[in-house]
Amino acid sequence: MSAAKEFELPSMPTLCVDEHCAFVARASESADTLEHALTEHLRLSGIYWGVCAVYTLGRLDRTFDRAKKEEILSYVDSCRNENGSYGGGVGHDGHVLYTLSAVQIYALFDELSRIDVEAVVGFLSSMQLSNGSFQGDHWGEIDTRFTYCALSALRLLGRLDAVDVDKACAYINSCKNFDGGFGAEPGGESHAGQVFTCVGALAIGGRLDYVDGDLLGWWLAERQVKVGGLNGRPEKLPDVCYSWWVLSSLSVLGKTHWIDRAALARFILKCQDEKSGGISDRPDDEPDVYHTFFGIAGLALMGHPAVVEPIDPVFALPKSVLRRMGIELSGTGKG
Ligand code: GRG
Ligand code: ZN
Repeated sequence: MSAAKEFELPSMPTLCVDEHCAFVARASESADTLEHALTEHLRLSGIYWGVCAVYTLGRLDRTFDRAKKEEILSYVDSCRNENGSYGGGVGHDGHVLYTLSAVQIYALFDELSRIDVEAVVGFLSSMQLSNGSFQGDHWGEIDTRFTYCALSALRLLGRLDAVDVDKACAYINSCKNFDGGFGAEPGGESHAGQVFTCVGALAIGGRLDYVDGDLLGWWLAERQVKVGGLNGRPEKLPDVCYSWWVLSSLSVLGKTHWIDRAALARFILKCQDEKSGGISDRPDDEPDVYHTFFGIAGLALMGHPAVVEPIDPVFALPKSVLRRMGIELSGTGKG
């Protein structure tokens, strides 16, 4: 049975679209909560998750009126530092991750003209080291996540020419393991989150030939556990966010049919708070915007009919946004 048909089965729980949009809207208002204070450092990524979630549900305009959109965009503007980087919150050091989040938010709202492209490109290219890797900020931590962030943001801005893409991809290849997966650095354990970033970086760099599709596809498919959810590495608990990290990688490889998609969809839908909205990491846990987005994004990759805007597995942005930006879509389209 096709994945889309599975969603029509009476045994498949309904995706609570209204409730999830209300959950995201509430999260964007609740500046006085403890959770808000504790997540200050990753505010820009939080905005990207929330905005992208409602966009994929076709509810961007209904969830955020013009005034709210402007409030969000001015907040993003105010996270910009002098060197062109964006921090996770106002006054925070710039980082490649939050710089990507800023570009993604501007792209979602079709407000890319607010970006000083040369300044952003200058910052991102200054983060590449002589071995091709990227550090995240001026403090010097190196991680394959940061290569992905830099390449993705540069590609979205049409400025991949500003860095050494071949060296960046060769560095990613040096982080490949015997199991076909990738780690955060050479010799680092394979982890599904890092696999997403490495496969994504190689896709953007045009070097998917570095990936052993069958070996990695097997390792990724092995991430599915009995309850239907996916984990990030062997012997770990399933978690809704891996629905994205694993499935997006399988999608690029054209192998999403290597897992039981209906079982995964059921697991994600069981993690919904059907009353107050939001999706959690595991059934009965507290929902948050991060798992809400990655749950919905996972369902998008499986063609859930209520997720009306298909999402690109490499850029983690709606395909319609990429099309508007004139960006060629990723993946083989087979899976
Ligand atoms: C644009 C979608 C997008 C991402 C930007 C930051 C980034 C690039 C990607 C992060 C990839 C990553 C490493 C995700 C994993 C996050 C996660 C759930 C980590 C938890 O690791 P552990 O070891 O948990 O605490 P496990 O599940 O292994 O027990
Ligand atoms: Zn998670």
